[in-house]
Amino acid sequence: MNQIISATASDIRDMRVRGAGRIARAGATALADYAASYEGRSLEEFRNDLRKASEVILGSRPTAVSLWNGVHYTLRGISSAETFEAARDSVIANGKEFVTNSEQAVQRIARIGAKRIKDGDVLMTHCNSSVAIGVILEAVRQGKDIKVYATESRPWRQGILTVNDLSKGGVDTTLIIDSAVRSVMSRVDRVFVGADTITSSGSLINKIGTSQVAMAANEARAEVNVCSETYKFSPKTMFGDTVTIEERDISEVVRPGEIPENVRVFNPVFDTTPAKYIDNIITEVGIMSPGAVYGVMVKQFGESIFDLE
Ligand code: RI2
Repeated sequence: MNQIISATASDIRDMRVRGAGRIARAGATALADYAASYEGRSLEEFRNDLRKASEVILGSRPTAVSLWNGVHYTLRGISSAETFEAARDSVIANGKEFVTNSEQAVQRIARIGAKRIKDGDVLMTHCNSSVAIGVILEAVRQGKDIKVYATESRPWRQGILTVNDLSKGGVDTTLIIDSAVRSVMSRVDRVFVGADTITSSGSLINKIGTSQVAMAANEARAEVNVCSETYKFSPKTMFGDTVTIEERDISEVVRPGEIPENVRVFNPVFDTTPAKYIDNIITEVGIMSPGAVYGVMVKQFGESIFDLE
């Protein structure tokens, strides 16, 4: 397989490139770069090689639909292209356009989401969502005085990345272990988390532990805000498809020899937060309730979405 494609798939699989938005942009960029460097001239051969390349990229991480949507956005139109040059130029242009649209969406969500944050608010965030962090940093940039509790987010401990991001942005930040979420939640006004996938019924698939954060917030009457670009909406769930929850190696949880051979380790890295625990989904096309996702999904993806059935 081509070096650009295999290196990108390896970076995503091994989480050297992580975060649902980043992996989508990496997948789109890899396909655009592959097309730009493609040495063949046959349209049919190009289509076949692109299909194989996209399968390698998509196989790197199964849960974040952003990767699937980014790849399909980049490859749209190649089936109708009449020449190799037209197909190649379409992939290059679409890949670049997806990345630009994605970056602009993250900036719009920051502006829209920051309006949900009031001066004096105490916030909580989970894992390391560049979109949720963007909202928080925008509120601070607007001069709002806020405090943030960030969870450690075991086993990968992405919370360490988050407290570094927030601290660099001048945010009053406290790191807590995941088990402290419910104890701390009584001090919290609003929760801001990211998304790997949002289903057509408005459920959230995000880093493991998100559902516990949302349940504790619901009990404490803290507002739950999901910060997500619409390319994290999963059109396939409209027709009954379920989202694969990635399980990763036990070495992320225990050290070699730490537990008996006959003890299993279950290491799912995402969980599902039911729509009933979510107050707002903050997107680049506005703030909505989970119940609005189906309609927005159809509008954003267009009539071709029904071809997925
Ligand atoms: P942004 C991450 O997954 C986290 O679950 C995060 O909430 C989500 O992707 C969205 O990230 P992982 O890649 O796109 O750390 O908001 O497994 O950056």
